[in-house]
Amino acid sequence: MSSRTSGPRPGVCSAGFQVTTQGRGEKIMNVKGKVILSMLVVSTVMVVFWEYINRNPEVGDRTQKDWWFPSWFNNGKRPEVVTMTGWKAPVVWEGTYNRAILENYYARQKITVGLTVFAIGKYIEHYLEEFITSANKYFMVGHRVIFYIMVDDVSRMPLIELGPLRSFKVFEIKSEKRWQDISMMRMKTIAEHIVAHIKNEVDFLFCMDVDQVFQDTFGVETLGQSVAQLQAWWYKADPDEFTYERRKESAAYIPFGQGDFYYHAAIFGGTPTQVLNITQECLKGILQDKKNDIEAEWHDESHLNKYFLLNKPTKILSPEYCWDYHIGLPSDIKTVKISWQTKEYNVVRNNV
Ligand code: UD2
Repeated sequence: MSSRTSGPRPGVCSAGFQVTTQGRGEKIMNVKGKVILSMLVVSTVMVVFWEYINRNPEVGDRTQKDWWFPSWFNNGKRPEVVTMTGWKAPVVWEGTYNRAILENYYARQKITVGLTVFAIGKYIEHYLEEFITSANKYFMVGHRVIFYIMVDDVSRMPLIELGPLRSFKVFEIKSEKRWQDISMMRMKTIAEHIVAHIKNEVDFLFCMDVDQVFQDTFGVETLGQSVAQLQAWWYKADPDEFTYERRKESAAYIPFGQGDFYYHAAIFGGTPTQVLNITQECLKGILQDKKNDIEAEWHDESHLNKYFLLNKPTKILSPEYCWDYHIGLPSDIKTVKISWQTKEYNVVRNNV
């Protein structure tokens, strides 16, 4: 009897039962652990995937995103020219980029790209139609584009038929007496229009001179946060030779011994926020100079060079993107995307 009462009660304290209980507990823990682990793996994969599809392709594979960004940019392809700045911004030359990778990315993002251009006075009849017609053909093909056309007389706007995904907005602005002010005050007008509407309409914005013609595809490889253009006549020169503003009194002053590149004001761009900053800062310098009765040697271009010295562009376009055939065609210029028109200042400017 005693042995029966003191013996193990079946189902309560038999060794076999205890083992069974522990086994279930472990199994439950194991299952929980596996669930937590797989949730962790799934969420990590989702985060990486999310980052991957939203990655910034601009800086590409040579900087901080190196380990996951597919190689759209290969700076080893053009060893004879500078393809990477000291601050790791790509300098885009023909042969260095894989446009298909970027097309894929930007098509998914469904981007819209804006392009501002000014034609004041005789520049309307002389250059506007050819500029827009060629841009229609070559600028950001396959993507939504809005041309922002600033003229001083809308009744003289040429009739231009645009392709699909392209639209334009025309604005009548007041002219300035001097061509120098027409050129410089573009900074003011662009900034005002970015604030008023452009910032809500496009993902990227380019600002260009009108006296040039697109010759070949100007594609998504040019897009970036802040984009500067190398000036065709100066891309091989030493910074001390550049025609920077050298007078201390000007806001555009750059001392000898400083400077990275000589940038061309005929093309610059970036996100609307960055372009707003560029144009507002340049305008500030221009107005400060006016107050101090000084005008920078190359007007808006001098101020733009000062801006990009202090605020390094995140992407630079080779002179292939804005070439002057009067230089000839050296072997490092592989495909000209835009070419300068012949300058006919005495014909088109109202003061020389
Ligand atoms: C150079 C730069 C230009 C600017 C200017 C400042 C080139 C190709 N471009 O241009 O970006 O920095 O120097 O000195 O080197 N415009 C009119 N009507 C006018 C005058 C100017 O519409 O009466 C507009 C037009 O869009 C023109 C732009 O302003 O393309 C710049 O003027 P420009 O092309 O006459 O000056 P340019 O060739 O010296």
